[in-house]
Amino acid sequence: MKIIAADVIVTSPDRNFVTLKLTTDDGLTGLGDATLNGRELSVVAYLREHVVPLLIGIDAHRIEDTWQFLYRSAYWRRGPVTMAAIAAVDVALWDIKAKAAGMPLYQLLGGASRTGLLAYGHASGKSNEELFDSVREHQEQGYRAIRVQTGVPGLKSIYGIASNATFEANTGVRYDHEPAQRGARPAEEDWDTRSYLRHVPTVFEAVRNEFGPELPLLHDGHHRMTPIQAAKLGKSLEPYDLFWLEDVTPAENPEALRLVRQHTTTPLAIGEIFNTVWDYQQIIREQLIDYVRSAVTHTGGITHLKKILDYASQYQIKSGMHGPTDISPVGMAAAMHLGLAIHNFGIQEYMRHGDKTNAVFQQSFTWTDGMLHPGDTPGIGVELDVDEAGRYPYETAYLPYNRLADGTVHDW
Ligand code: GCO
Ligand code: MG
Repeated sequence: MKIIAADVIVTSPDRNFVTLKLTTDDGLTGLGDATLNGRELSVVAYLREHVVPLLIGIDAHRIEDTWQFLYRSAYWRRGPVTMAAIAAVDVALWDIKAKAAGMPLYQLLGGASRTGLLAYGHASGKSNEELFDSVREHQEQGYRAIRVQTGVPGLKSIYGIASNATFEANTGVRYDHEPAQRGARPAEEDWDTRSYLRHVPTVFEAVRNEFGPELPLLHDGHHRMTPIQAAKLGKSLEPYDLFWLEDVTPAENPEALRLVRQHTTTPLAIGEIFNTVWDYQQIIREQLIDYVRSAVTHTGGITHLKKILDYASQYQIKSGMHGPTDISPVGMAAAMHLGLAIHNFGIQEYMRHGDKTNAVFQQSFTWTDGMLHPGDTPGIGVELDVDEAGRYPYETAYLPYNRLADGTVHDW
């Protein structure tokens, strides 16, 4: 079964997505997600200029060999662009293999280990009132686990909060639904860690008082703290029993988590901007985290993320795969198949895609009582309507960035 065509499709229905479509001489097709938020065209070029020419003629069944070939023959290894490109090829090959077998992909990964995947959504509000409404809205949509992000007094706009004026004016979409903003330059937001650290525990106390002790609550620190600040936050949130506290410190120095770990029993999650098992090696071995946040899309695909999760399982560390709107329906489907099959599944992030996106990508997954299931269509269960995709050409869009009150650039 040889690859005879490899097309890179860029479309921007509600946001930009990059998809690789492989076609075999048997007439089977497979899809892979290669979307790298705000840097999409770099992966398009990597694929079109350097990977597509190498794929034509290869045996589509040789997934592991193709992965090793693309990874090792490049010499320049790792990094988000390379690993997103390899991920797209890998998932498209798994899609083809599962279609050839006439089975949903999770069957080839060992079969279902559970009936469905617990998923969490993003609630947010500038005030506690707005936040409570957003939590209720998510509960009405079926969510049984909820991420809570709050405004901070004195700060105009920060990561994860709905009602960002510029964004809503441009798109009419809530900010917590989509952080990237269309436009020629990234939007500037503001930040003050001391105000944040003072305010956040009061919000979790209010949320617990309003919604009770049962509801699993999550929070994302989005890489903005120093280790000692993160330790303080983890400690101050202990009474509110978080499911996890995510990305408390910047990803470049994972061993910073050692200090955080020494000070708090709040569970820690990290890894949405990691690319390989080597980014995780030390923090898994030293048991500094509880959840692996990588997406299939940014970590070299099913083949590589499964290796990371199998390694993590030896230390009782579970999956918490990244699933914001910038993971396309193809990347989400891949995550669902992997999550259904592995033993150490933890939770799946699930932000809904918009209607235009769902018209471009036909999907077989189901959402029932707060649980996701990838469906039983052979392959990953996603097809791309090329004509529909063609209606939405690429639009320049960037993630925002932060400046402190004195103008210093800060982690966003
Ligand atoms: C999350 C993430 C996202 C990222 C976004 C960047 O936990 O879902 O932090 O909100 O900011 O995916 O592209
Ligand atoms: Mg995050």
